[in-house]
Amino acid sequence: MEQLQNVVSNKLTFTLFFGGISALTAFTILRNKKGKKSQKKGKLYFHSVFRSNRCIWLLRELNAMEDYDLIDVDVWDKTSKESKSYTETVHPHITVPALQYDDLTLLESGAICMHLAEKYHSLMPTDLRDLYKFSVADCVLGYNMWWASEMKDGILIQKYPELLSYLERLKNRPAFQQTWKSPKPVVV
Ligand SMILES: N[C@@H](CCC(=O)N[C@@H](CS)C(=O)NCC(=O)O)C(=O)O
Repeated sequence: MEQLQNVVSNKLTFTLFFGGISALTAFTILRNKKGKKSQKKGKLYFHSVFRSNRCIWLLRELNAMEDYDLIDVDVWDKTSKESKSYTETVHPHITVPALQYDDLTLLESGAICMHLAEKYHSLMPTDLRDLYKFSVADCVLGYNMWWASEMKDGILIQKYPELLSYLERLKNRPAFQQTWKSPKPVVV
């Protein structure tokens, strides 16, 4: 009986030990595969005039421009070959921006910004004190402030000095200036 117990216990130890090793190996392979994937360059589809600037500005703030190929898609020309391929492989509604990895496509500038801040573990407010610091939220909201300031001579925000000074502070950031300088964005 004791012998039988020993055999069972040895088998169990053997199974657990080698089972553990195999699981660990599989986990490491998967992790490396995933790691390799995430090291690959992503693609950010943009067009110079648009909301894409939220994401490009944030990429600059995160020092992550080198991790992405920026692909300009003229979303106004719906009949071009380029637009058709964009509709089929990236964004069924032919709008920009869109962010794409091998295994993931992200639409919506706000969602893309959230993803980037999470990915780089930066500019994501985590407690109340962070709300006073520059964060991903400023790239998302700042774009709207800029847009409001350009529309109809800024009629939407010109009576709000706090908003205007907030916008001025954002405009003074080098990443904002680099993003907006070239090519010059147009308000539509
Ligand atoms: N909610 C989307 C809006 C995307 C969007 O409408 N982008 C506009 C430029 S700001 C566009 O691509 N328009 C082309 C079109 O509507 O044909 C986002 O924030 O990403």
